[in-house]
Amino acid sequence: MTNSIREIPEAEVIFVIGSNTTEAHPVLALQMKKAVCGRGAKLILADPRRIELAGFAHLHLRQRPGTDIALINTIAHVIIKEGLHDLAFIEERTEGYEEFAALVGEWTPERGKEVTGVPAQEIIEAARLYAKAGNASIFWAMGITQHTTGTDNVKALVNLALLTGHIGRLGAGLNPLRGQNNVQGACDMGGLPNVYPGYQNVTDVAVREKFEKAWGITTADDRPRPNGSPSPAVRRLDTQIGLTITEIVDAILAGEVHALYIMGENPMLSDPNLNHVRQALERVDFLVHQDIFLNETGQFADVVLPAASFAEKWGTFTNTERRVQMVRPALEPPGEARPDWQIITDLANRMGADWSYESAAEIMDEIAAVTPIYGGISHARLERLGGIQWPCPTPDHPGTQYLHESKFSRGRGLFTPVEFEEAEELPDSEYPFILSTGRVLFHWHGGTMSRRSPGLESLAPQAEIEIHPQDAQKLGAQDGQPVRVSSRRGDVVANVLITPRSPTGTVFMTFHYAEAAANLLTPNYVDPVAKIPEYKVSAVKVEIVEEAVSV
Ligand SMILES: Nc1nc2c(c(=O)[nH]1)N[C@H]1C(S)=C(S)[C@@H](COP(=O)(O)OP(=O)(O)OC[C@H]3O[C@@H](n4cnc5c(=O)[nH]c(N)nc54)[C@H](O)[C@@H]3O)O[C@H]1N2
Ligand SMILES: Nc1nc2c(c(=O)[nH]1)N[C@H]1C(S)=C(S)[C@@H](COP(=O)(O)OP(=O)(O)OC[C@H]3O[C@@H](n4cnc5c(=O)[nH]c(N)nc54)[C@H](O)[C@@H]3O)O[C@H]1N2
Ligand SMILES: [Mo]
Repeated sequence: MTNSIREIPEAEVIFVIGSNTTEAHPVLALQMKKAVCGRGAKLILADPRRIELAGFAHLHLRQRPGTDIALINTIAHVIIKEGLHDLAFIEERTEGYEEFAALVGEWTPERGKEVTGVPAQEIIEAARLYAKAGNASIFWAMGITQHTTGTDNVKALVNLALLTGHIGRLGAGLNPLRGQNNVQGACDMGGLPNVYPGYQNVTDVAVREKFEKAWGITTADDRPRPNGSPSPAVRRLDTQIGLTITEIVDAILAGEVHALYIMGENPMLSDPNLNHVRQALERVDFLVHQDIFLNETGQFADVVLPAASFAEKWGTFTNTERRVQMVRPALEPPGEARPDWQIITDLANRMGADWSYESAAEIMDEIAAVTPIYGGISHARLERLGGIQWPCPTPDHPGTQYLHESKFSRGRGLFTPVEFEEAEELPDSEYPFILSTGRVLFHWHGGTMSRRSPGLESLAPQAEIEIHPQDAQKLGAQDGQPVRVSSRRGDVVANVLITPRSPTGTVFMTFHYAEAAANLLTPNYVDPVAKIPEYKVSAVKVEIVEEAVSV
């Protein structure tokens, strides 16, 4: 997020697109409700489904799933046509405007309506509201990113903020709501195939040398030996970009990856096209599973390493507003479970490393030493301040509430013209419905944790498929009746939930239930840049089954 949660009530206009905020970020959503109900902020919602936030929205645009670029380009078209763009900001802070303006010049409201299904007048009104606001913030989540055009969807939103200058000020910015409680921290620590901690590129030779030095890796002599084999004494950090999850699955099946170490992840429910994932997990030669519970993926493991949960260890979480916060043990870990860092340290030492970390605080000091954005963060400071937002380069730096105030990381903000493209798999006569997948308030992903809670389980005990009343009538389906949902990749049985929340032609399922795993249906098409799967659009058919099938 460029901005902070406490700024939400400061925005005059809040534009939420592809985020079911009240169910997936309920505490943050309270700030949105406060802004709307208490301060009279205007909420623009763009979401195919009539989610709870629609009840708070001044305007609810219901685009056809997967058409966000068309919608956003059309909004930009209207802003320029009506002269509502911020010419001074564009001149001083950005580049690439001309090419962008030429592209969106073609996205008239009529064309936008044709592609997205949103009435032209609503698009025009959204453009006026957003552009005329003194300050406006955009919020998005997986409805924007989980598409084969996910990266371009985000760039389209960036264009909108640059066009209107709604960035770099209090209450004005671009806010991707991070999902997992520490996904921001995991990315910050280099839990990505292309960067070291702090987004320092693995392909950068100077960066490699910095980490080799910090980690005591020999760099003295890496000339090949006369017989061609490298000296065994010489190791170097790799400058090649690694693989993402879906690429690893494919690489196993191609015979290129032989061992897999999975820590705190359940790909056997959360990855797309589970039949494909199962083949890979069966094929891989060696699988380590480090988790607080034995989940569906753990069933395939050769070795299981029990980890301590968040409530049983010291450490930090970095939340969606870049705020690093401490956790402290409230319980003893059960049985043989230990903090993840201790398991990894022991494993490294068994493999010949010489690591001597005594505590999570000591690891934090190393993070600060090699990661400029975390440079001033330590457990002692976190204890004192309660939380610090990065960038925090030095121990006397207070942290950063919002980004890009006077300049962007790359200098000028770059407009990127993005062209609309349809999703990979659209409905047809055989598979007539769009399947959209996502979450409900009461469960967490594969349910490994939340389905162990009897209270949550009693609130949302079974897999349901949201179907519009008109579609249910055509199918002859009753509320609560089991139906078989099939795609080109697999099928599941779930109970019908008749509701106008999903538009006609679109059905919605969560991926919380192993016994009706939505990812048996989803395709493994990915965005070419981010490699995120297309979880929000695929084609399915729905058929009545006579009896409930228990799996
Ligand atoms: N209770 C609960 N909370 C969670 C989680 C959980 O499992 N359970 N998971 C966490 C994680 S890791 C994440 S990433 C977040 C995800 O948080 P969200 O992204 O908010 O959750 P989703 O349910 O995946 O779907 C988001 C919204 O996208 C809409 N949508 C679908 N297709 C499109 C489209 O083509 N365009 C647009 N604009 N919108 C579309 C859906 O209707 C839905 O309202 O939630 C986090 N919070
Ligand atoms: N169809 C569909 N699929 C999706 C999505 C979607 O919208 N639709 N969303 C995607 C998204 S955004 C996400 S983030 C993924 C989530 O997918 P996953 O991350 O695979 O799902 P979780 O169930 O959160 O799995 C987390 C695991 O971590 C374990 N765990 C918890 N705490 C600890 C700990 O401290 N240490 C260790 N070692 N383990 C721990 C839990 O027991 C659990 O087994 O799903 C993706 N899959
Ligand atoms: Mo996520």
